[in-house]
Amino acid sequence: MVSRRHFFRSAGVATAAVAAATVSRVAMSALPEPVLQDKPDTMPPLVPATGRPYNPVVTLNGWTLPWRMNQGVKEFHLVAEPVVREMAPGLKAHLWGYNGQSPGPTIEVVEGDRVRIFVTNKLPEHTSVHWHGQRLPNGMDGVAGLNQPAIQPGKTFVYEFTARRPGTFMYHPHADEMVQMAMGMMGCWITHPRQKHPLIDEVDRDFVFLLNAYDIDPGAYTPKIMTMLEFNLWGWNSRVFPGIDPLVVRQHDKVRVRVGNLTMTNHPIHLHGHEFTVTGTDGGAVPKSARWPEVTTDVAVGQMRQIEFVADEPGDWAFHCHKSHHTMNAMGHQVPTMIGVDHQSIARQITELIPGYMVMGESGMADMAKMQMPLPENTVPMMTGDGPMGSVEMGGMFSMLKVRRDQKPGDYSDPGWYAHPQGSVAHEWTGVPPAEVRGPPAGGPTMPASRMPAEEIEVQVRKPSGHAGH
Ligand SMILES: [Cu+2]
Repeated sequence: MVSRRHFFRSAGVATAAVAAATVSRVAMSALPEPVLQDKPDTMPPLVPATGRPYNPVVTLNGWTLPWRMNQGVKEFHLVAEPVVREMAPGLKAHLWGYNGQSPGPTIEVVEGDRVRIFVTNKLPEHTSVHWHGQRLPNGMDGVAGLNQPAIQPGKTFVYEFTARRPGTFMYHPHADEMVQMAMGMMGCWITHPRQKHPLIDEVDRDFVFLLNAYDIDPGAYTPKIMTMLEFNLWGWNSRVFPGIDPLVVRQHDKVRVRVGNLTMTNHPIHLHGHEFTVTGTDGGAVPKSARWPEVTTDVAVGQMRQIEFVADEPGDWAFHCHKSHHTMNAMGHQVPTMIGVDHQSIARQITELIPGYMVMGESGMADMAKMQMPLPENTVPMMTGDGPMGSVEMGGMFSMLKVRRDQKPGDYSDPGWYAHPQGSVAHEWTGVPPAEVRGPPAGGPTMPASRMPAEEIEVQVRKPSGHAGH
């Protein structure tokens, strides 16, 4: 990580440039060299060496695209191409993205910057780039067929406009959208304010990531592009827990997190241990009088949410989507609920016919996290991620906010697990249990009468096996 940062500082933007096989070298010679990224790691913030200064963002499991200044214009070069993205150790996906990764690199500019973006298409079909949320000339909006002809394979198009509004934006194709977004074509765009802004606070750490949903069968590599509801991999920047890096901060840091949603459903993003304020959307900064505290903010489809808080509570705080099916990894959907069903005797009979037969979910699904069932190749377990005190039983859209007193400013490296102060961890109570007390009379001092069991009623509930949606 560090070496890359130093490299940029010393060598400018020139790094591993790969000329497109299908694009002539002569045609490419006037273009900025495309900078490619071959790692899915969280890269350190790209401190601007040219142009107006700003406090750069950190893209979770991602990076910022370097640029060159050309007579006062900031020039970027995006390459749309097939990529192999490691979604977690042991799980690779064949996606489409930009400059070697999916999602594409974050583009960071300053309010008022003149920006020129070259887009080279190395996909097997045409594409375009729409600059979601930007004020720009209509012909730069990137809707193929409406505002521009599509960019054919092997061709390079130029987009040019002034970044007029500070805020958090996204980019994605507006050509064969369903396929290209299901394949992972998207990226973030940050426009920093040009000067001190009344509604945009300066922060110590500024994180950004996109939400993703893929449908990749266990053992397969390519997303099923026709899926509308039944996705099985829920990711942040095309990583799934335990593949998502933690958000590492120093205690008392003011932290901003920007989250964008280009999936097909909403995601209530929930932070433990702190309250935050939604300070902005892709529509811009929220007026102070319209802000309120939250611990969960719903990020609907096609939206960005920008949250801010002071990280004053040390620890490893869960940070995740609150839809519980979105904190799981690939699984079949046809699993009936078996809680409370005693199938030991049946299992014994089946085992005589099918050695190795396994009963699942009789007392909940927590045992799935420990199960040593053989998995197909290129699959991560449905819930996994070992913590210091056992399995975290999570996958998908889950990470941690790691708040540390001694984390150095600008240090984003994982500090390991939190060392809880003595006596501050929930623990087993080992006293003698008191006798059970049946409900006291109405108005009694300890428990209301409504808690008294009226009659013995039992219901059997069975979840339908082919549920739709989440
Ligand atoms: Cu979700």
